[in-house]
Amino acid sequence: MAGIQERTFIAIKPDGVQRGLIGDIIKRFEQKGFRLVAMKFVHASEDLLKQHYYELKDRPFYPDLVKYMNSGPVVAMVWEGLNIVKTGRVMLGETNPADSKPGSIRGDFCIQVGRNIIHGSDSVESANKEINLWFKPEELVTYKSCAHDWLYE
Ligand code: DAT
Ligand code: MG
Repeated sequence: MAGIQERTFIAIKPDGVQRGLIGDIIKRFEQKGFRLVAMKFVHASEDLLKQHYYELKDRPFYPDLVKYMNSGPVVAMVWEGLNIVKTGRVMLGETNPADSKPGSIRGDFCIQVGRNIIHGSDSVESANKEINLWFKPEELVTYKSCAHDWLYE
C-alpha cells in the first residue's frame, strides 16, 4: 500500500527524559501501531542541535532552545507508518502545550512552550532531513512487524 513506509523523526527532549516520560511517550507510538525503525539515547552536541533547528536561527528564542535541548540526553527515534508525519503531529499536540488538547502528548504531560518534552517532524521533507542528520543509513532497521497485516488491509 502506498504511504505505509512514510517515516518521521521523533525526539523525547531532555525534560521528557528527566521527568521519566520515555516509556509513556514510546507507548503511544507503539500502541497506535507504528513501527520503530531506529532509536538512540544521546546527549546531542550543540552543533547537531543548531543544524536540527537551523530554520529557527533568527528567532529570539533560538539560543535558549539550543541550550535547553543540549541540557541533557534525548531519545532520538525514527517511526514508520501510514501518514505518520501528519498523524505524529496530531499525537504531539500544538507547539504550545497550553493550546494542546488533552489526549495529545503535549496536552497531557507538559505546560510551557519552552519545555514541551517532544519533537516531531512537520513534513515528509523535514523528516527525511532530520533522519539523515541524526542517524546513519545502517542504523535504520528493516524488519516486518508481526502486526503489519492486522494494521493494514
Ligand atoms: P514544533 O516543535 O511544534 O515543531 P517549532 O518547530 O515551531 O515547533 O519550534 C521548535 C521548538 O522551539 C518548539 O518545540 C519550542 C520552541 N519554540 C517555538 N516557538 C516558541 C516561542 N514562541 N517561544 C519559545 N519557544 C518556542
Ligand atoms: Mg518544528
